[in-house]
Amino acid sequence: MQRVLLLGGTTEASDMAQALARAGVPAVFSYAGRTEAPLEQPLPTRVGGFGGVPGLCSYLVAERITHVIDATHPFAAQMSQHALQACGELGLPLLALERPPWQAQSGDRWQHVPDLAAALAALPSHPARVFLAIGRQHVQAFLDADLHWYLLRLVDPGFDVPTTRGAVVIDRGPFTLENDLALLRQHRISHVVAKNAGGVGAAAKLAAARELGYPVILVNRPALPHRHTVGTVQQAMQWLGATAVHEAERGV
Ligand code: 3Y8
Ligand code: NAP
Repeated sequence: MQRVLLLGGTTEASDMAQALARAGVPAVFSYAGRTEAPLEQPLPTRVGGFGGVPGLCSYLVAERITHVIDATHPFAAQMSQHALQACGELGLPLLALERPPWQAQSGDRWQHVPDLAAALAALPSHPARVFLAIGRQHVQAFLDADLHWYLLRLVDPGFDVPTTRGAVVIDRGPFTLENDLALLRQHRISHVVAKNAGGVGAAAKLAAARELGYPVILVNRPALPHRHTVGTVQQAMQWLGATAVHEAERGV
């Protein structure tokens, strides 16, 4: 009997949860608990860390998980590493459901940088008004660079900046081009800093920057060891079906 642990926190994870629920596949959705009120899911949901690899292994055994689908954000590298290690130790099938990185189109003024520190270094030597769409976990280093003014977009309130240093917008994606065009214009933004998350949920700011001719500093996603990876929910459901047949053959 299959029992899936779905590591979530992205649009694809939410779509995957819908497909598993519709197919009646026993599954648990997992959030880290980074936001105050994460999106409701159509599956039993757990919230919070597992307690490192040992904690994850204990959870997988105690909950009799038979398959792990890692649909976390491409920048959630530690969770992905832990899933890889735990599934390796327990011999559990692991699948990554991951969207491809964004690719520049004509009209894009993108500068690719390896990490957030390089993104900060890539900002101009003259004062700029920067849309810092990287969430709350890594903004302090930018705010400490007091040459620039920052627009922060966060999921939850509670992180404030002096108006001389920036402004905070509270919003949970997925975002629209109309919304992000208005945001960039309203705050007289000159630069966008973003993670190369891929997917549709956060792409609007890139399209808005293209339309307005603004430069984008785009942070490459962290490298991860090889994992079996698919790009669509349908492929993930096929994988589940295939591995279930495989197990039946093995008399699991
Ligand atoms: C807690 C679950 C869905 C999933 C929606 C996607 C789209 C909107 C784009 C911008 C960029 C950012 C941020 C972002 C996006 C989707 C997706 C995606 C970027 C939620 C969610 C959780 C989180 C955690 C949060 C981080 C932050 C990052 C904001 C829910 C809404 C900037 C990443 O306040 C904090 O501490 C926020 C932390 C990790 C990055 C950071 O370092 O601060 N996501 N985002 C998940 C958990 O607890 O396990 O609250 O409902 C999920 C989504 N975030 O089903 O519709 O699929 O990518 N999330 C980035 O890409 O740069 C916003 O504003 O343009
Ligand atoms: P991370 O740095 O890779 O992981 C840090 C720790 O958080 C993990 O070791 C684990 O704690 C816990 N964790 C992470 N994801 C979890 C999940 N889905 N379920 C249970 N525990 C989880 O993670 P992150 O970058 O902070 O991302 C946290 C969550 O936000 C993920 O669900 C991710 O998909 C979502 N998200 C992140 C970003 C981003 O930019 N990083 C963007 C959008 C959404 P233990 O070690 O205690 O097990």
